[in-house]
Amino acid sequence: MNTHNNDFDFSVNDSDIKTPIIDTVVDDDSNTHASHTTTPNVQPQIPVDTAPFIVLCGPPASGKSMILKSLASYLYESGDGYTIMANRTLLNTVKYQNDCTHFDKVIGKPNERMENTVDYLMADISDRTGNVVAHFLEAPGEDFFSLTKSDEEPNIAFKNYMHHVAQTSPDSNKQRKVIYIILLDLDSATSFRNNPELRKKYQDKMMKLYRDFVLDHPSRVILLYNKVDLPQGGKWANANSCRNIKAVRADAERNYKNLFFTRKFLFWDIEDFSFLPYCTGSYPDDGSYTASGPAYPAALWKEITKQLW
Ligand SMILES: Nc1nc2c(ncn2[C@@H]2O[C@H](COP(=O)(O)OP(=O)(O)OP(=O)(O)O)[C@@H](O)[C@H]2O)c(=O)[nH]1
Ligand SMILES: [Mg+2]
Repeated sequence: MNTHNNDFDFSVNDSDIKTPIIDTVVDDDSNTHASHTTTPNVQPQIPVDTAPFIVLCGPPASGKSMILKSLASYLYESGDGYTIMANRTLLNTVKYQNDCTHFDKVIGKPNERMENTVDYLMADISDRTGNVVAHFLEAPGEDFFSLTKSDEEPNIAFKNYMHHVAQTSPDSNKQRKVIYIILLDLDSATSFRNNPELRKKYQDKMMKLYRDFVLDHPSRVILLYNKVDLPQGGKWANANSCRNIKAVRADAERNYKNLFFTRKFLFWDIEDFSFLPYCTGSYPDDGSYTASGPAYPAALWKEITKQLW
């Protein structure tokens, strides 16, 4: 069955509406898509189908786009039959169509980074026969944790589209399987090691995500300690491998204790998440970029497939 269909949810939620972006140049490849409509859909149109979703959750600049790009390039190169491609139906804004074009071009170029700040990006993972086996979603960091309204966090509600992601169609109670990848980066300029107050709020917001969309849902959480090349000046991990996973995990657990949730099963406490380190590459000061080795995307992909199928 091809799960990639053209029925979409057109319900509008005020909090989802953004100002259309009209000043972006459209290149040739995406022009056909953008010019067919005159009224941009500026709220995400979640496909009405049964394909699982993988959602990257993290604050602004936490590394979501580069993780999606790194995994896509790995799938492109590893040749195990899966392909990944932007799904242009999420939004018909000019910016979105341009970001899709750029994403599709950059997948095959491992040492190129995503050029723009991507707001939304939905990419479909297809198997050998062309069936869409999962949708991958990146959304703006502000949708998960607002730095500009941090006073109001963690009480800002998740946007309406997140509810549509969690169910197979807006008017059905059938829940969709979703893997939420929660980013735990602690040491980049935008992250929270040295700001316990924001760190606690982010943790509480992710607990809210767990309560709203994971508990009592057929969904899973991957705690991803990304930018793992940064802590301890690279002592624990570099762009090719993680040498001290024990120390990495202990560091994450110390700082985001409540996210390492367990549930009781008979006499045991069972971990209700998976934990992985991740690095997308090296980012020297001269602005260049070299992709990380395959160990990180290979492990993430393995975990995703284990959770999904
Ligand atoms: N050291 C290191 N830096 C990283 C890594 N991944 C990303 N970065 C840095 O983090 C920056 C932001 O990454 P993005 O992937 O654009 O982050 P994002 O979460 O998509 O950001 P927004 O979409 O703007 O919210 C990059 O430009 C890099 O400078 C990593 O594995 N290691
Ligand atoms: Mg991004």
